[in-house]
Amino acid sequence: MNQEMDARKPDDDQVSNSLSAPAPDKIDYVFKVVVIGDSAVGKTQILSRFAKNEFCLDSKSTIGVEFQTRTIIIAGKVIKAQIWDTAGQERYRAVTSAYYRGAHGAMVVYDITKRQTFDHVARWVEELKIHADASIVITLVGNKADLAESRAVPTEDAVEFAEEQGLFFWEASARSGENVESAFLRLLEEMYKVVSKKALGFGDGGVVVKEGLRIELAAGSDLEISEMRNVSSCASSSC
Ligand SMILES: Nc1nc2c(ncn2[C@@H]2O[C@H](COP(=O)(O)OP(=O)(O)OP(=O)(O)O)[C@@H](O)[C@H]2O)c(=O)[nH]1
Ligand SMILES: [Mg+2]
Repeated sequence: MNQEMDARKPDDDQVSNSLSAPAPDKIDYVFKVVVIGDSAVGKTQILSRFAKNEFCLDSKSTIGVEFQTRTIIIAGKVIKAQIWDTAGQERYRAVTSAYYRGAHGAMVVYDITKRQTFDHVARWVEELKIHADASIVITLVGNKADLAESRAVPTEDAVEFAEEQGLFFWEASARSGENVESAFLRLLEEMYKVVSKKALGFGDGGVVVKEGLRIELAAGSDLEISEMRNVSSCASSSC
């Protein structure tokens, strides 16, 4: 089910994408996206579906911070999406503000079969407001849409919340792949619009980008992160 709040769809002529990255010197922008939400909602698997078109049923809890990348083209620009993933479990969360630093997009994920994960979404959005850039683009994703028979969160509740908070919203499934691509591409497209506006001087002055310049929106080596890994999202050898 597609419940995108903003009726505009990505323009097919404007957005294309590839799972194989072009040469690094061709990259125009690096966009950092953070994925947050309670433990076991499927953050790592959503990311894995988007970055590698893979899914693992036997996924283990993330420890520390990991990221995966995928390069896409929006409006003729080569954009490397660097998507960060951390543990939903409090005891494994090794980061606070460092995780959010430099992020211009966020995906807040809940599990449509677990009401509590949706009830906690407000807290995750609050955390973004405290730690992230004010212009961050946020997408709410109700994952595990393939388990609709066990649904515990009515779509309307999420639509209402997303409208109140000004978030994009999708129900998706990392398992089937439904809406994962659309949710990420729409988010990245919107991030590109924000960055383009800033480049033209309409923004809040946070990031200035000139046409043709390569910029690093992602935080650099000064991160206070205890563990940063770019590894397989599946700890099991059977996947
Ligand atoms: N049926 C179904 N299961 C899913 C889906 N996405 C993830 N899962 C399963 O849900 C469990 C948790 O997925 P993860 O991606 O590890 O969850 P997480 O949010 O990254 O959890 P933490 O790393 O602990 O924060 C795994 O068993 C996944 O296989 C989905 O779309 N449908
Ligand atoms: Mg995880």
